Amino acid sequence: MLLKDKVVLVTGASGGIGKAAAIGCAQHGADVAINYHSDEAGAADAIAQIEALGRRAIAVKGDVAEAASAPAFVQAAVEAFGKVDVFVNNAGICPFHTFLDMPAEVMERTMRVNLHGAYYMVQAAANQMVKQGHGGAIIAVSSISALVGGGMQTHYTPTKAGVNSLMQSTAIALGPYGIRCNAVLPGTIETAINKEDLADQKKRDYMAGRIPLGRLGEPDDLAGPIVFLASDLAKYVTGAALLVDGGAFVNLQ
Ligand code: NAD
Ligand code: RM4
Repeated sequence: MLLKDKVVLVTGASGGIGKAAAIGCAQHGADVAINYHSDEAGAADAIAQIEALGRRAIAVKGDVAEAASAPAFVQAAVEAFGKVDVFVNNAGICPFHTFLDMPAEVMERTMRVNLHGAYYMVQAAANQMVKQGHGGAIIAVSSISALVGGGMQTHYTPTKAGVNSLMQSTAIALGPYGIRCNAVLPGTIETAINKEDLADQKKRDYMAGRIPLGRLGEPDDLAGPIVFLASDLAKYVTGAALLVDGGAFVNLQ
């Protein structure tokens, strides 16, 4: 029970890593507000799983690329649960595409969802935490792609480096308020975001073969690291980036 009676907010939590993080936090005693974009059934299932754990949950629909969705999400959580202790910025997209003919709208949408969305959401959550006056924890789901490139991800990797950088800068800006800001950097985790990409058996085998722990990741692999960074176990950790990649990044030879 590392998060007993804490209120946790997670963006993009109707599936994948966000849903696993939301449920993981509830398993540790938190009430959870999730933001979701359009998957009503996924959001309802996340809520049901959290409630089955005896915790409270709400789902708030919103597009994180819209600046106004951020204060709306935070406000809804405060109305339901009275406060915000932990904010997990998770929502993201990665429409794999070649570089030379990248459509401007795909590039711009990726930036808006992954980076602008993170900025507005983190800012709204931080303002609420500052108002409350008892600190907090912010965790952003960045990526191994913050550290290495991807030929089909030229629009995506800069957003993930940006999210990592955002946590470094907000760690400084918010440290005086007792708000810790950290990033998790997942490797390759099997979710909807890469279903099509990993349907290519050759690529899948190549990716899995590069991972010292011998398998691709699952959404639940991120839950523990996120709960840890959210909890008082990490009370002196801020501005940090935690790779959760089965060892892929360090596997040079
Ligand atoms: P996913 O597609 O299952 O989850 C992404 C979630 O973000 C979905 O629930 C989706 O609805 C939501 N979302 C997308 N656009 C949104 C918007 N405009 N507003 C609100 N929500 C929106 O994939 P995932 O792998 O669970 O991705 C979660 C995060 O993890 C992303 O930020 C992604 O970049 C990051 N990540 C994933 C991997 C991986 O290998 N799966 C690796 C590194 C980082
Ligand atoms: C991650 C990483 C994974 C990819 C996802 C979409 O950051 O690059 O390999 O599958 O993004």
